[in-house]
Amino acid sequence: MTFAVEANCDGLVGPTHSYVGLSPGNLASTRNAGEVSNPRAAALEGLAKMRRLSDLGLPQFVLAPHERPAIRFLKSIGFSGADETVLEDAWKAAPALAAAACSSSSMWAANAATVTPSADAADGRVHFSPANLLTNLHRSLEGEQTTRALRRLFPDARRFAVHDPLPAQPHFADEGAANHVRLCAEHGGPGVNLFVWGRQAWEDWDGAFPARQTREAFEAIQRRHGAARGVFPRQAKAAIAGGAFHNDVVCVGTRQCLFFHERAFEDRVAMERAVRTAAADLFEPVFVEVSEAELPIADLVASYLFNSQLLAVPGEDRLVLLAPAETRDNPRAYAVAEGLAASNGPIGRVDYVDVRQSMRNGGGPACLRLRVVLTDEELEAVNPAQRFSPDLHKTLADWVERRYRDSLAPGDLADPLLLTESREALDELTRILSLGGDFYPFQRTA
Ligand code: SUG
Repeated sequence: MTFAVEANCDGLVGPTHSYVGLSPGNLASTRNAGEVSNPRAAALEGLAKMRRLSDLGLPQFVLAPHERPAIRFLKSIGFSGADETVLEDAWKAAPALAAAACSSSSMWAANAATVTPSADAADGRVHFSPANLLTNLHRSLEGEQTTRALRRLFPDARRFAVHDPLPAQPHFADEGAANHVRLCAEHGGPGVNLFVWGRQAWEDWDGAFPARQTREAFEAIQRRHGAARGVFPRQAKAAIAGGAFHNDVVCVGTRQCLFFHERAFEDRVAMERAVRTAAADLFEPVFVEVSEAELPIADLVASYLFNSQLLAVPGEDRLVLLAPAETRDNPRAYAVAEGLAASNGPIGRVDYVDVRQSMRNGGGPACLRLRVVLTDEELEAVNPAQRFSPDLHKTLADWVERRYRDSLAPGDLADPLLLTESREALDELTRILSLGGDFYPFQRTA
């Protein structure tokens, strides 16, 4: 077995981070619509979380925010003229479309792609399928830029295969790694891949909230990645109805440990059986289940206990759960979290991290990162300028302090100055992260 580590690639929060209520079924997004955001604080929180991970000795990378407002999108739907005019006209004629063009949602990198490590891929490369995110308009604008971003971060085609997103059809609705869990004995060894889906392509979906992932999307991804040992459990309809719009709101797993809520899977017994069968001869899975009685789904969604990062930390023999501060604030979730650490189970320690700006849009610590298992040689082949370090932290924090506003009401998104500020900020960022002078659409048309 080749040694490998689990790297985290976090999405940096963009200058237009805002609360507009764009995601039905994401209760925090709906509840906080209209609130004033603080993009500067949001970006600094994200950087501080990256620092926590990198200080633990885990490889950490930074993914740049996407260009917003997405003028190219607004032009594609018929707004024309100078970029400022496009923005102004869109806000007048179609504010819902203009708002979608301003979201900073690429920060939730768990939705960037589904990843298959080389140990599980038939051709021995690391495979990425950027998500098409087509259930929500604002998120459907991400796939193309995410593909470009992943090709910059993982440029060596002999080691990395960055596919195009799946066809943009509801049949292939795909939200990336937020619905994928990989279990294994060691990161570098063979794994079992749980591809958790919410609906089937030809099924009549009758849920109150959308099911964002189809089974067919994950089957296609497994095929194109040549991914071994796939199991396909169905996400519980009750979980989606309760506000768990991605499986990572009710479940997280690392190494042998699958930590999940009683209501996460439609058929928990079948899920456990399938995982055990796929893991036979490789490892013994450990299922850590939290009951509805211990943590009702409403407390789960408020606390985001399961949207924690579950980490194998160098030098620690048990896993570390990095939970959002909201878990500490919720008495029931806190009791569950502390109970885990006090037990003899696989989780030895719980830490808390403040990502409140992101949480108000329904994105916890686990949403902000894309996990990529990499061997030493693969790690060497990643764009070094995007590798997080104390120096890069300082540079990026300074960049955020200079470039980001500390207050943004939804109405401010129409401000043409925000367009200029964002572009100037992102242009500078392409130099900091060595992304090239053609990374963003505005740089290509200038
Ligand atoms: O897709 N929120 C994101 C949150 C994504 C969380 N990711 C994971 N669970 N992995 C979403 O619903 C809200 C944007 C707004 O309302 O303005 C938003 O897109």
